[in-house]
This record gives sequence, structure tokens and C-alpha cells, in this order.
Amino acid sequence: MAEEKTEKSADTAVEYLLKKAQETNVETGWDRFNAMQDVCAFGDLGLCCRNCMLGPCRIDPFGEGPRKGICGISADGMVARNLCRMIAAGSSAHSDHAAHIFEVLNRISEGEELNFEVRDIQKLRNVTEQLGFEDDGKSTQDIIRYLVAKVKEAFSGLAGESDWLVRIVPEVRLEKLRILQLLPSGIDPVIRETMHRTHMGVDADTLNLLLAAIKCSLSDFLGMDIASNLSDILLGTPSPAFSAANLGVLDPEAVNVAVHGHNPLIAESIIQAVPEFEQEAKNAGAAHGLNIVGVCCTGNEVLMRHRIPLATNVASQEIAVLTGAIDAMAVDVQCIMPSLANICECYHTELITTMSIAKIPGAKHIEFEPASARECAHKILDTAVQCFRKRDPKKVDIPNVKCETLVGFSPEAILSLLAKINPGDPLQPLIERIVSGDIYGIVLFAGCNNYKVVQDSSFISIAEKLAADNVLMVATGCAAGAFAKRGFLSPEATEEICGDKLKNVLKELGNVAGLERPLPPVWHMGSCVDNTRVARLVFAIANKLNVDLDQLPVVASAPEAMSEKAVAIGMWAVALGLTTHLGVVPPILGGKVVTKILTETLKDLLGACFIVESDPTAAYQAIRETLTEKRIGLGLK
Ligand code: MSK
Repeated sequence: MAEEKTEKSADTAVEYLLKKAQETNVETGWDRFNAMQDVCAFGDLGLCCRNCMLGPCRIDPFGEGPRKGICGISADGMVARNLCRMIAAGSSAHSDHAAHIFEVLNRISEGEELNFEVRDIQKLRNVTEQLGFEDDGKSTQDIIRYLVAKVKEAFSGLAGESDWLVRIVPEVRLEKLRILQLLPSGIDPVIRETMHRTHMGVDADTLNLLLAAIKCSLSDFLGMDIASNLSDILLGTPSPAFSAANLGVLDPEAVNVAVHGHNPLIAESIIQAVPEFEQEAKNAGAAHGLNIVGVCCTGNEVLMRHRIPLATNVASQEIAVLTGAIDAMAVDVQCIMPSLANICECYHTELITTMSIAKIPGAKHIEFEPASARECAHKILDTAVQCFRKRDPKKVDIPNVKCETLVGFSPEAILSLLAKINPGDPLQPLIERIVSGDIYGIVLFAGCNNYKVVQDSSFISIAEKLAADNVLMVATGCAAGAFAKRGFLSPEATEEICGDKLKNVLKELGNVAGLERPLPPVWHMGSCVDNTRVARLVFAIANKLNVDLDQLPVVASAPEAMSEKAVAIGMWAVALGLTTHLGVVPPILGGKVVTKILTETLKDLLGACFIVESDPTAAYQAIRETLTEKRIGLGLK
């Protein structure tokens, strides 16, 4: 399991297939990334504005060319405006994802017969209780209706503070946010306001714009929290289970169907329909029937809930097709490369889009609708079986790389495990181990892959060092995918990379869980919207210790961040008091004041700021120093 750095990816399966792509002249994201060099320096620095038709404007960072946009906006103002818009876009993606899940709950509340139902009634009760519902013997339908009303309010709240946020964020943190007027009223009004104030001729004040960016990021948090909780309520809250990851999960003897994107509803429908298509797949010559695999965050959703193996993460989504073994790839929304259609054309693979807002030229479109989810799933599986009949066995080339993964660490699962040590006070065993230093701190790895970084390499390099320092790690999204593919979500990894103290804790917890093997050094907590799961766990620890979040030895890291969603997540993590490392420099360096505020001043205002460091060793040191600083602050060794 020692790290083996390669030129493009730390994943040996990806490296193998990239050579094949080169030999067969198949273009991948890495080729397009190289063709795009040198990237536009103005854009890279955030000094390019297309917000109106006076321009486009570019500000010369060296002061020789234009020093202001045509409207007169300063370099810092331009950079801050652009950052606001990135965060508004990320927030809208997460909240639209939430709206898609909400539509199902809303229709259930109105009594409509759908292919979905409330699977986790306890979670429904817990979430609504925290939102103020008084359960005095009311029916499940009453509870659902209450939640529906609260979600509508969270989306549309026009004035005051979002009740959803106020009820879940620790009071001491709320007070800090309140003083700076950062609490959003609702998701939609704040995204609207952010787009408005960055329109030509509105907000030009750098600090005011950055505060707006933070406020907007908190609406992102809201959208994610709704998406995450509603998904658990409808589809079930994950609990620990073993599965497997990397391209070796593809089965040459099966009809392989990849599910990719973020919305778990479509993948869920496909999984439910599998038994009805097993025989059809076998009749077509697939001895092992159907094999569903995951890519990106839809992959994380089904991995956590159904043990569906994870094939790969975002940078290598095209590479999965190069195995020649995927018969259909059903995609929903976000992080789906349009180039998949071109690469599928080189094989027998059908790319299937399912959402009206995410169509791709060259793909077959099978529209998903909650009332006809079963029919949609049938069409997708039928397409996959028909494609399998056209599969060319000579083109099948599946790298023999597959790692065991233990996943499903929802906060509920973590607390129920800890309750086996202390039933009356489940958080206490975790806190005791943090206080003793057996767990030096907790680091959340989140975010994507980025072709600017050797795929997965920064995650692995930083995590290896932190594990040796007895730092417990949790992961979501493509970060979790990187660790899954590398074997860091397996009990075996604990023996290999953890320091003795952490190893003992993970062995103890593994025994308590009845595994007779240690828990893994990295706990998979879900897809990117599930970063709020991590936040909720940290809220619970802060509340129990009666401290603010910025006092805890907890740090977030996105070493290979790529998307606007990742920028929004990083911003709310800082707003909530979590120092956040970024391994890819965001487009802000053209604004000296912006850069200083985000990497220094916010520490005074919110107790946390960004660490921007692309070198993994230096990033590890900065993360480690932050954990040490927090421990000292709490009087811990
Ligand atoms: S899929 S947002 S590349 S984590 Fe959630 Fe992965 Fe980043 Fe997309």
C-alpha cells in the first residue's frame, strides 16, 4: 500500500488505462487539460470580468495595463465579485439537488403514490424534533407535513434569520455570525441577492462582497443539510458495511451499469429494479447477471446505503469506460463530463441522461420522474442488457485493482457504536480519546480531483502522515473515493499507516463493533452534500464541551478541489470555525486584499481562515500545526 507516484494519477488502474487511451488515440480530460496550457493568467488570478457587455475586462496585476474595469471596479472588487458568483453557483447546485429530493417528500405529504416512501421514520422524528416539532402522538403523515413546511421556509425565508440554521448551529457560533450579519434568511433570497449585488454597478466594496460570499455559503450549508437529511429519511440512514472499490469491481461476466452524478433517487430506482432484470441479463449471456457500480457522489450514495461497489471518482470517470466493460452509464446531475458521450462512442457503452436540466449531446435521454421511477429504471436496465449483447469481449480490459472498503459512518452510526462503550453518553468515549491524545485531532477530507494535481496523490500523501500522527480522518465525496480506491477505508490500512495510539483506538472500536478487526483510519461519511453530516457531528462535540467550533482540534482539507460547490463548502466550513486547507489555488490571487482577508483576517473575525498550500508535505505541516494550536488552546497536550 506504499504510495507509488505516477505522472497523472496515483491510482494504478487509472494509470494503466491512460496508457491504453494513448495507444488507441482516445482523448481524456488529462489530454484536454494539457491542451489548455498555459491557462489565461487573468482568469487564474480572478482578474477577468464578464458581468456586463462593456467588457470583457481584464485588470493587469502588474499595473502596466488597465488597473480598473471599464465600470471602474478595482482588482479586489472584481476578484471578490467573481468569488461571490462561484459560491452562488455552488449553493444553487446543492440547493437544487435538495429541491429534487424535496419534491418527492412533498408529493408523499400530499398523499401521492410514488415509488418512494419514508424508510427511516426515526430519522424523520429526530430531524423534525430538532426543528421544533412537538410529537404528542401525531401521525407520520403529520410529521412529514411539518418537515415539508420547514423545508419550504428554509428555501424561501425572506426576512430574519433562517430558523433551520438557528436550531442546529451552536449558539456561541450563531452569535459570531449574527454580529457580522452573516445569517441568511433563506436559501433562494440569499442566492438571488448575491447575484444581484455582483451585477454591474451594485456592490463594489471588497469586504462587503466577501461577507456576502460567506452569507451565501451558509445558504449552501442549508441546501446541503436538507439534501442530506431528506435523502436519509427517504432512502435510509447509512450504517457500517463492507464493500469494494476501484475498477476491479467491474465484472466481465456481468452486465455492468454505472450510476454517476449526485441525485440518489435514480440510482435507487435502478437498484430496486435489478432483481427483475437478472434473468434477462443472464439470457443475454451474462453469466453473473447484473452488476451495478458507482462513480463520483451517486456512487458514494449507493455505496453507503447498498454496498454497491465504487468504480472510480471524478477525474477518471472517462477511464471507467475505457475498460470496455461498462454497458450503460446512467447519469443524473453535477460533475458529469460531456466528453463521456464521445468516449462511449468508441465502445458499445450507452450514456444515459435522466434529468431534464442535464442533457448531453450524443447521450440517450430517459427522463426520470418520481411517479414513474420504476419504468425509467426498467428502460435503463433494458438498454444496458441490449448494449451488453453488442459488447466486444476483445475490447474488455479491466485492471485487477480492487480494495476492500468499510463504509457507512453516518453520525447516527458513529454514535450508536460509541453507545456500546457508554450507553448514557455516547460522545464521551470519543471526547476522552481526543483529550488523552489517543486521537490527536480530526481532519475532514472533502472535495474533488483536479487535473492540476496528480489524481488522488495529495489525499494519500497528507493522510498517511496524519494517520501516523494519530489523527482520525473522515472523508466525503471524491476524497472518500480516493481513499476507497487506495484501500484507506479498509481495516488493513489501520495496521499499515496509523500511529500506535490511533491504532489502539480503532482496534478497540472494531472489537466493540463486533468486527474483530480495526475500524479504518478514514471514515467514509458520504457524498459531497453529506459534509453537513460531519458538521453536525462537530456541532454535537462543541455543544457537549461548551466551546465554539474554532476551539476544537478539527480541520477541513480539500487538496484537489475543483468545483464551485467545493468553493462554497470551503467557505461555510471557515464560517463555522473550521480552518480549511485548499490544495488548489482558487482564482483570488489578483486581489491582494481579498487574499489577505481569506487567509488571515477571517481568523480574527471567525476563528478560522483558509490555508492555501499545494505542496502536500507543507499542507500536512500546516494542518498539524493548526491541530496543535487548538489542542494548546484547550489546555491539552
Ligand atoms: S462528485 S463536487 S467532483 S467531490 Fe460530489 Fe466529486 Fe467534487 Fe463532484
